[in-house]
Amino acid sequence: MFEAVLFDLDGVITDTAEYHYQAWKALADRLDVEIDRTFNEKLKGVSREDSLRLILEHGGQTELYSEDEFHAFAKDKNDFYVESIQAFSADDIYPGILPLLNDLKKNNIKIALASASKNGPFLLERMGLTDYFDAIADPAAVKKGKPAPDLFLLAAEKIDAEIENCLGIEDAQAGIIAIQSAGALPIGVGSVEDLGEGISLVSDTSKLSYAYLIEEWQK
Ligand code: B16
Ligand code: MG
Repeated sequence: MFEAVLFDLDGVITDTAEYHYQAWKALADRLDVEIDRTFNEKLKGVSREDSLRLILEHGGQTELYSEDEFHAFAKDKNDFYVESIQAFSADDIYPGILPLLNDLKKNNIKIALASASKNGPFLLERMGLTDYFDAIADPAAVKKGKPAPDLFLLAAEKIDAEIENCLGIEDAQAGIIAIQSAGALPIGVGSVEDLGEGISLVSDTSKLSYAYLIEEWQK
């Protein structure tokens, strides 16, 4: 049996993936770089700085800005994003997540957060979820972000779980690769087109349950 579940946040616990997109879109429009939802799939799970690099690269603007300007753009995006999540509450938790967290707790399965977002702890607090989590892996504490395995390895380490005995739940390509290369079992939230074949997939979080996780683990 698995001993822990490592949760991504944006796009798994709540709909912040959409707010990240809106914030990047506003910045990209300002910089005259065209991005759409298909391109946005590449940004999911990717750190703020790496996302900005990908956007500038996409617009052929890699060499255009100084380091100070780069950091100012990243700050602008985050200010826009933080503004849009101020009113988050328990009402914003995705369907199925609360019953799943309760069942995991009841069954003594450990729970950790492996989100690339520095705003993760704030969001958990706003949604009243902090106490469910035995640990939060700090994305600033790892050398390499997703798709590198580091954040998931850190999350497992913080709850004293063997990575081979963990499940990871993700909505992003980069996150699925990170879970696989860490050695945990990935559960994807999304479509085959976005996340690929050969992994356990649910189309949305209402289909996630403790029973479903057990079933996938035993396959
Ligand atoms: P921040 P996750 C990721 O969170 C988001 O998917 C990604 O879009 C964002 O750029 C990244 O966090 C960094 O977030 O700018 O708030 O530090 O999906 O790993 O929970
Ligand atoms: Mg995500």
